Amino acid sequence: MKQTIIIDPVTRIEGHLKIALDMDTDAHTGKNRVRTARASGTMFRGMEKILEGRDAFDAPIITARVCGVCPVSHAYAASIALESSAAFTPPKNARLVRNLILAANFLQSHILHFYHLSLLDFMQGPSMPPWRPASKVDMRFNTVESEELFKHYDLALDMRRKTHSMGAIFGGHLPHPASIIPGGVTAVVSRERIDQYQGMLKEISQFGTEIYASDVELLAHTYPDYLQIGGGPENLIAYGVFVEEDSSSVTSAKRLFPGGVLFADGTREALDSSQIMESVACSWYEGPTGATHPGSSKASTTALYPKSGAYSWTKSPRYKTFAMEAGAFARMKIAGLFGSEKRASVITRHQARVLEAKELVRAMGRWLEQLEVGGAVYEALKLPASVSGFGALEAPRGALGHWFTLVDGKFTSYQIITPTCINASPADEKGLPGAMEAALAGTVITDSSDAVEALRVVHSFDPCLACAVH
Ligand code: NFE
Repeated sequence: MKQTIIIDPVTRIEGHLKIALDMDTDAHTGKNRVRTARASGTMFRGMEKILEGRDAFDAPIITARVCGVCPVSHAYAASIALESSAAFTPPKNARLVRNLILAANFLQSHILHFYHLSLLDFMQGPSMPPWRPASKVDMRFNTVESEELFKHYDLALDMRRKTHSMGAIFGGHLPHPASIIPGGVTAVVSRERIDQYQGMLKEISQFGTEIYASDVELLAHTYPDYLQIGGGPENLIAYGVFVEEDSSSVTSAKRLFPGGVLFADGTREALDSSQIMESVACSWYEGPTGATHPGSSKASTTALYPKSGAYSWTKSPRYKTFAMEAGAFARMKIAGLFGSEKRASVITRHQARVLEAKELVRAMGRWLEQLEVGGAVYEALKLPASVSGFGALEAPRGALGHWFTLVDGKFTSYQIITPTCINASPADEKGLPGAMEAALAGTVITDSSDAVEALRVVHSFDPCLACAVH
């Protein structure tokens, strides 16, 4: 028997996502299994259109508004895109301050992802809204564990507030940091600010290494089958992040988590940005039938709705012709911090974020020590009037790139590819599904009116559809 399950909207994410699951029922076991999945971004935003005709220096301020969860990455990507087109190296303090603002944002996002967006797929919260109605399927934590986890859910709200405050010490304010601009940062480095940041870092680091880490391990212990569920294409991509040396090229500088590509068959490659492509075959946009490089003159964001065969406002990024997974799991594998025994799954995506949080708090302490009190944080950036370029780094959810063309100081083209666009993309012109769609295939659904097993897979990617449709 065949049936389709529609989850629309998927909640506990950022933005607007619809998931359609075509199901097969096994004649012998009677189990309902996902045959194919379709992920639809159901909102159009057009931030790239807003950039057209704008002054180059507007880009970080405007693109930070793509999202309230990863605004630091957007302001940063826009800044390095412009800086690298002028072969500009920001002052050392600017590099370190940017690392510190971004790292605080990563911690904020990882805590949010586990406690507030994912955990309620595995446990029931208190018997009142907004925690009810709740899923009743396959809830395995006992009462004591649930109560303890919920205490941590509550504490995590406070920890997130602190990570925002930490980022705001150098970012000016958050979510949308004011201080990351082309040329450096506007935050003065003082002893008082370093001490303030350090004090908060100590508290967050304790929460991360003791509570967050052990809660994720409790999840892994209680739901070990989810180490085998939600794998996906296993082709991993990272652009690299957290610059460790002063350089005009962020994509070739030494970084805490390097960029690269790791395919399902174990082949590793250096990242070749010319191989990053986008298809709009199943997206409500005008465009060529084949995939287009975001820096090409053919790349555009022109809405076309309705459109035959299209089902999403998200485009379909591919590397060469492959569907890729981006995110902390990809970063940890590409950095060699996760060995070959770690395969992509619901649980390993959470474990990767814990590992990354631990690595980050160590690095944050080091960056604080490297800051020079009162040292330069900014130099005026002189841009060529007409130039093209791109900036690529990692957002919490994975690889993020901004591509632009500037003519007489104004953008004639601005293209953004976000990690959720990579992960939650619809099929491409060859019918190849996106990573999340592929990860959902094969998932067993116990109750078609309460498809929590599918939500566990979806939430493990931490999709942000606001970013994906930008
Ligand atoms: Ni809107 Fe974003 C995505 C992340 S891209 S949350 O996808 O992380 O900067």
